Amino acid sequence: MVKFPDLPMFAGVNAPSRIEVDIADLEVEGDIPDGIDGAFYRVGADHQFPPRFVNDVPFNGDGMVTMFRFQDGRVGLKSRYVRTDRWKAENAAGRALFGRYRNKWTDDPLVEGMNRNLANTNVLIHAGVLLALREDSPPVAMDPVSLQTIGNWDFHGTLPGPTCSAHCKIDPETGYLVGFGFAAKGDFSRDVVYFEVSPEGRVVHAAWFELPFYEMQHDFGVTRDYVAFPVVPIKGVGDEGLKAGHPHYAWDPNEESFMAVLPRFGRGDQIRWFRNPNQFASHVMNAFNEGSKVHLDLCRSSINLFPFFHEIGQPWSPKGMDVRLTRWTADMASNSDSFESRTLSEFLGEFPRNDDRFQTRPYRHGWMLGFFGTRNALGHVDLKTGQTEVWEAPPTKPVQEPCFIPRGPGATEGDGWIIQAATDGATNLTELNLFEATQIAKGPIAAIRLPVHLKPAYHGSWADGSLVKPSGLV
Ligand code: V55
Ligand code: FE
Repeated sequence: MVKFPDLPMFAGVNAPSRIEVDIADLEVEGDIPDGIDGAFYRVGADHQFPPRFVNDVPFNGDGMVTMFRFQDGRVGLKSRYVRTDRWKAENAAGRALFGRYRNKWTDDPLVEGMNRNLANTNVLIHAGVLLALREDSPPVAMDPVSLQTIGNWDFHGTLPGPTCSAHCKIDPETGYLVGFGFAAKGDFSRDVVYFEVSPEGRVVHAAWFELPFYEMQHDFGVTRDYVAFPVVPIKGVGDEGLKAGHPHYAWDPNEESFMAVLPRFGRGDQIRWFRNPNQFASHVMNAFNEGSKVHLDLCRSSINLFPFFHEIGQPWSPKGMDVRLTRWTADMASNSDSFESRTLSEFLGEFPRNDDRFQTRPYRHGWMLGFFGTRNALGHVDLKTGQTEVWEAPPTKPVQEPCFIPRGPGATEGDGWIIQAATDGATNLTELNLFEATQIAKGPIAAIRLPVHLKPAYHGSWADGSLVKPSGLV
């Protein structure tokens, strides 16, 4: 008999959903503009079985992918678990076999040596397949239409290491997928490999470098000419720490923070390290360069934002939390060993996104989530006017990462819609709100109402209808 632990991470809006859904035509309040043709894919952690250990971090659930297919003014829904090796082994056993988050020492001996991939952090289409990504593992490929799992994906044998970041970017001008893997010579190794995947889906360039210390290398920025990594001390506890029962990471408040920059298609030894005092950064909105000046726009905070990866021996506290969209700038032509930092908006927020067609290039518009303290909001940052427009969501309906949909192939930057999932805390049913992207303050123009509860997701992406076609591999 299945019983989930009585914990907030498994209750209310965070309750497991564990269901795979097919609904051809969802109920909509308001109108879905006829011109929208494509799919909004998202993925989150939805435990197939109750965890083996109750003291765990929320990231340790099986990847559940949802697809909202927009066409002819209608919206269809499909959701599927990613059939990872881990999911299949546990499904056959009828119980959890893998232990705590990134701690192989807590696994059932039955699965010793098996890959621990959850494929639960981000999904995007590249070279005809939907990639379900998680940073400690290779991608898992799925069919973009049926959501059938194709299998572990190593870019036709060319993935240069054992891992692939969940925050790979697509260069919209060249169609290259730009990625990296950390812990690239094994758990807790300081090695990172940055790589470029051609539009045909093969790694055609790789460059290796070493971090000053092992840490959670979660996201990065890609510009036309450079890749830039925020390196902050969410440090690893090592195998001794794991065996002592610590979570995989622990914040070190006494370490510096870095911005590392490498020329695209460059060599590892061309990397430059720019530093600043201890601070936290996680998700990147966008990056671009003006000549040798590299701008990395990210959500930066004076304190660590992961409550469960707190400093060893110190409880986490939200005191001093000031997470704001911030521009880190480093000049590759200068001799300076520090980067500049400038706040771009006063809005306290995370989960930053932009109009993906302007990834890697100068841009104007960004959207993010405000969910700190009692806030539950969507923010639109206009980097030209310096203004941030806000839609305050009902406090009882926690909202998730926004995603931009262009109005059409030739639309100017920001001309389109924002799609954003939320859960109604009164019913636990999921809904999807659609906004005019640059007029979010007036509220949603349409609300898509689901008759089911879907577990909140982490990240997702929009795919134009022309990309939503069978992979031919299933
Ligand atoms: C994050 C999510 C993860 C993870 C590390 O910042 C970082 C989010 C869903 O898993 O393993
Ligand atoms: Fe992330």
